[in-house]
Amino acid sequence: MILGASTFVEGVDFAFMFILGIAFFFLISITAVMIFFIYRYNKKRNPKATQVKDSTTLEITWTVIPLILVMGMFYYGYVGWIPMKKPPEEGVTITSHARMWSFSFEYENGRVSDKLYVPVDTAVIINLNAMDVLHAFYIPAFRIKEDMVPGLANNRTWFEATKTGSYSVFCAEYCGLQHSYMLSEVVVMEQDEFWEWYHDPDAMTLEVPDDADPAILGRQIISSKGCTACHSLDGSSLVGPTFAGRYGETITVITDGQEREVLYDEEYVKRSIYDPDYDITEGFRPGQMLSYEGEISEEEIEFIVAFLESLNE
Ligand code: HEC
Ligand SMILES: [Cu+2]
Repeated sequence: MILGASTFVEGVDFAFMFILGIAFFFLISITAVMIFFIYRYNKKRNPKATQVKDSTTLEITWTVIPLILVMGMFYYGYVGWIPMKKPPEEGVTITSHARMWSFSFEYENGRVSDKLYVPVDTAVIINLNAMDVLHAFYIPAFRIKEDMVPGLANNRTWFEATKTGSYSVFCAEYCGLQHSYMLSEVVVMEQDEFWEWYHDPDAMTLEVPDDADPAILGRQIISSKGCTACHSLDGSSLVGPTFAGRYGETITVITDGQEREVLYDEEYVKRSIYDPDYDITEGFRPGQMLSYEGEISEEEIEFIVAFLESLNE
């Protein structure tokens, strides 16, 4: 059977198998009858065609039986779907932020992670927050898929995982160029393990060993925040300008509709991250990149700068 790890699996899989079973039954029986008719009523065996006029019994039969079958499909689909629409009152609440093209998850105590960590056998309510365009929150192993609509109030979904382990989280709504890279993971942990992780204060701050190379830390931030979806490291232009070979250069930007030259330095990088639409890099469009204010600290920007600088070496 297909991998399943939530309380919705039974209902959804039953409806699916029910419909699939009926579909198979008819595929095979109709094909068999067709083959039989080709054999039995071909010109050689049955040279003179019989004219059949209407048959009320037959018409009632082929109306009533399919009606019962589709009502059955509707019933099992509905019964499987209802609990998904009724999040319980009690549970862990997590907000999922989606932006082009990454997910991040924010917990009630302020923790933020790029993977979704949840406790097993506990109701988890996910508030869905689309920051730019339509996305969809999809966890196949849990049988849930819900559109994430920018500005929609009370946009949420929920689940209760029944097995520990890691499962894929996908965006299931085509949301632009790098949509196919918009994926994450849900990690289901034992309850005590989860709460330990949740309250672990060390995990709240970026841990920096004394001898760590700031450029490597910068590289990690750039990947974990999803910057490389729009900024290449090899000189090619994606949605945004490349990161390669630009640090320290004088570049042309549009500020308030006015073209001007600026130095690509730490100040410029910081402004680009906190207020991306202030300067628009020549040849690129405003409104693509969203501000990371509150999401990337000034210290992290220093690491990003160290990384950008290292690309020139
Ligand atoms: C959705 C696509 C997208 C994402 C994600 C994104 N950016 Fe951008 N970025 C752009 C675009 C488009 C521009 C050019 C327009 C502008 O200046 O706002 C830009 C401009 C920049 C600039 C100025 C570059 C230059 O050459 O002038 C910097 C620095 C930058 N981004 C850093 C980042 C960092 C760091 C991240 C991740 C935390 C990030 N961006 C995430 C699209 C994106
Ligand atoms: Cu998406």
